Amino acid sequence: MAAAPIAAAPTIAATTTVPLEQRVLEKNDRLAARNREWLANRNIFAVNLMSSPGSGKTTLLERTVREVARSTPVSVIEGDQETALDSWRLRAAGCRTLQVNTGTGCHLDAAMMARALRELDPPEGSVLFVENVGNLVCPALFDLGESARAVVVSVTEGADKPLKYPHMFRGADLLLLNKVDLLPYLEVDLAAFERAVAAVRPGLAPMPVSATRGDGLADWYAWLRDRQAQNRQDPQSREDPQHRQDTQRRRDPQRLAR
Ligand SMILES: Nc1nc2c(ncn2[C@@H]2O[C@H](COP(=O)(O)OP(=O)(O)OP(=O)(O)O)[C@@H](O)[C@H]2O)c(=O)[nH]1
Ligand SMILES: [Mg+2]
Repeated sequence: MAAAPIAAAPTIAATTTVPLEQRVLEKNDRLAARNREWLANRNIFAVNLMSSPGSGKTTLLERTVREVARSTPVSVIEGDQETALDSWRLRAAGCRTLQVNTGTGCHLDAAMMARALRELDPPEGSVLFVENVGNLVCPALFDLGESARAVVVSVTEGADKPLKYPHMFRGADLLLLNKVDLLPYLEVDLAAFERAVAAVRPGLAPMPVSATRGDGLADWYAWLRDRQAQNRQDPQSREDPQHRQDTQRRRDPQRLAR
């Protein structure tokens, strides 16, 4: 018998809102706004880098901090459940880092970011990267007060990820498609990936890169320079309307019940 098409498979929709989650997110949004102001007052450009575990965030940052450090002071807030392994890698690449271990937590939040900012104390006019905990779900919900969000997906993860984890993609200012050096060895439908991205976040074009081989990194550096310049002009520009829309949707029981 032929398998039923995926679209026809029964799905289970959430039917109840959880007030505790709403309160947690509202509190987080207030703290994130304070972080955004703190960063703006110091003219610091902060990029929140998010992905599944192992997509290549740290590898990309190892190269990026070397490049950015040539013209601008750069530091990294590093989020992982355990260990300081990624911090050590990035220190070896030549930047200041602060490791945040979340224990059982699966994402950074605005309160952790606030403490990390005070402890790390990045200099005025600098670039700050936040490597979030490897996870395509929870980090999308928690605004940190960052200036921009960059999502990394590697070519090995499958073309359906934007459809399955839409919140992450909806809130992204940039989508890096990493590990393109592996494409000759894989069967991955890039056109299907692009269609999936377009379905959840129209206008977001994946930027192909290879953090190990260097493909496409000039485009990534150019994006960083442009966004930093834009941020200098208007540091509060990232009001993150998409995040607010998502938050509103989560709070709308009608939407949850559909
Ligand atoms: N072939 C290939 N491998 C890559 C590339 N980027 C990263 N890797 C490899 O992918 C593995 C994971 O890379 P990491 O940079 O540690 O990934 P991560 O996203 O920081 O992982 P977590 O911090 O654990 O979430 C390592 O073995 C890297 O060498 C790439 O562009 N091409
Ligand atoms: Mg890492």
